[in-house]
Amino acid sequence: MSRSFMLKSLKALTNSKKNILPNGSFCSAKRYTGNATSVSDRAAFPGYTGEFTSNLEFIYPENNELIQCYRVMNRKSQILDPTQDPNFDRETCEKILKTMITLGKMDTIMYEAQRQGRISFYMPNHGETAAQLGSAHALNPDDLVFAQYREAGVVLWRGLSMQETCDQIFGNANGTCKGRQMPVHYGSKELSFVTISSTIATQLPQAVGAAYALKRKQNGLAAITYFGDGGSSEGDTHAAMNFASVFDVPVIFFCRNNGYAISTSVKDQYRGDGIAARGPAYGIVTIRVDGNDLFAVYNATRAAREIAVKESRPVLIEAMTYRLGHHSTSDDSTAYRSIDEMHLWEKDDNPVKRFKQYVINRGWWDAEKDEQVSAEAQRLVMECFHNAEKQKRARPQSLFDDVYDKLPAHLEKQRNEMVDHVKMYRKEYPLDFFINKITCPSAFRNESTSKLKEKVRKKNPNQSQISRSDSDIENVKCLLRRRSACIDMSSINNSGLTAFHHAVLENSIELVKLMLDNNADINCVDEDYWTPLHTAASLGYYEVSKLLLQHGADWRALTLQDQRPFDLIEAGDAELKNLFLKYMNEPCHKNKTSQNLKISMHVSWI
Ligand SMILES: Cc1ncc(C[n+]2csc(CCOP(=O)(O)OP(=O)(O)O)c2C)c(N)n1
Repeated sequence: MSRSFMLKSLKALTNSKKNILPNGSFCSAKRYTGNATSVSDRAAFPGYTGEFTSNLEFIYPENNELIQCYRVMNRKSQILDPTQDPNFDRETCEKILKTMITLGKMDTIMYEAQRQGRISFYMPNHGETAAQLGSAHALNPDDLVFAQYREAGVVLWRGLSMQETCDQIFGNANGTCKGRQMPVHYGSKELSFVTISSTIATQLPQAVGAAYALKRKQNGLAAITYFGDGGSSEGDTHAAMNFASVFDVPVIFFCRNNGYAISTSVKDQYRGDGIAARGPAYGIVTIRVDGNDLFAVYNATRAAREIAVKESRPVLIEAMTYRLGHHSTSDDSTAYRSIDEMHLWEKDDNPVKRFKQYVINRGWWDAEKDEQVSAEAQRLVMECFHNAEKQKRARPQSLFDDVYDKLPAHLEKQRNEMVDHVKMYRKEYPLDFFINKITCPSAFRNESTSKLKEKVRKKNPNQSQISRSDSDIENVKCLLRRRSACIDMSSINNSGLTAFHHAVLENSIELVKLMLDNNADINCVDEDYWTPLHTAASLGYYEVSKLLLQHGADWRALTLQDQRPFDLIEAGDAELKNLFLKYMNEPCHKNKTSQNLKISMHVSWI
């Protein structure tokens, strides 16, 4: 039975809106009573409407011809059929090649950095950048991408900067995931690139669900999901493909068949004609392409996108390629494949070399340019790498942020336990690497600032002495002069407050002015996300509140308990409430924040 026949039968079946009778005729559900008698030779099962045969014949898949592999450019970088050449202009070719070279530099530098213990983990793209960039270039920038983890080229092509990439890999506070994801698990809402999951193949059903939503919106967009030959063996892949086919959703399944799933070669991964052979069985339009030929990948993905959107149905692309690098920094692939094999692929079918040779043949690239672009790429990656390495990690408590709008009680409890634990075993944790070290004992949390003030002083009797003596403005000024730009008045000290909060606690206009004059962040937060304005409002300090509001303190700031400063004013304090209402009813004030204080240091006088 031919594949096209199988497909036709499937199509006929899925298109029929009526009941199928045993004699091969159709009728509406209402009319069919189950009494039909005449039975013809034509099959008319609900699940099969093809022909009967008297041959007892099994299908031996190995007797089928292998699905062909679409190619535009051969290994010698010659275009086989000029009608298939997408004819990229010089600018596009140069941009692609630069991105390929940058990815190569990034792979090398990150791999070495992991070996030096500077990053925890990395996964190289080596050998698969034609599949990544050819497909990325063919998409609409707003199409949703659900990647696996070896598609850095796709997100770079979409516009993730090298700095953002390095920040993610280091997991610092600037990274898109703020360190709450493994390295290389990129994600960007702006770039329609859904954050990568480590768990293989979860992205496939997610992409199908998203594509279903796109279909309902009818906005002309598609979703694409990338996965490996290993991922194709997951149950999620079956569920995703079947669902996509039955619900006719505009999704592209892009399989990078690179020969290995860590140490499992494709010989041990599946039988049959690869991943492409499965497409027609699901009723999915399918193509196999040479994944090391950027033009073939581009043409196939572009056409697949057209089919997916215009015909509202899924398309499967199997891109044949070879993983030239190790699986990840946790892997040594020489343990399961020969070095000769790797060298052969590196030499004979390296997608970067193939594409570069094409660009050289067009007269758009030469050795000098290659050297210059390589040096620039190396400089860029190193510069961003060093910047990212210097950045602090996010506040440890932020581990609990950004999932729930309001943190549920059980997670709040966990967060408090974590804070207590880290505080108790602080010597075991590299807290200096984190923004606002954990210092506030949880017993102080959820209490009013006035109680907190009492507790701080009771706990540390010297504290008030220190505070009183430092209320001497001249002393403080002198200290600020000595430490000048090195002092960050927004960092939290061992009582869980910042210098600014202490100034407010003193109800001292002069101290608060001193903070403002020294560019302290007026909206800095303490361990409970109280700003100085929250503190002033809760204590009923009218003049300090007024000064802060005049200087643009944010009256909308929320504490961990979602309270605005206004919400903390005592019920009977009408004067203070009126002051706040005056500002709250005005167009919002621009916040003044400290831009020039970069180095995080505790103010020693608190
Ligand atoms: C559900 C699940 N099972 C196992 C793993 C461990 N694992 C991580 S990567 C990987 C190999 C996946 O190979 P493939 O899909 O071919 O992608 P490639 O690494 O070759 O790009 C495995 C088994 C995992 N992350 N998730």
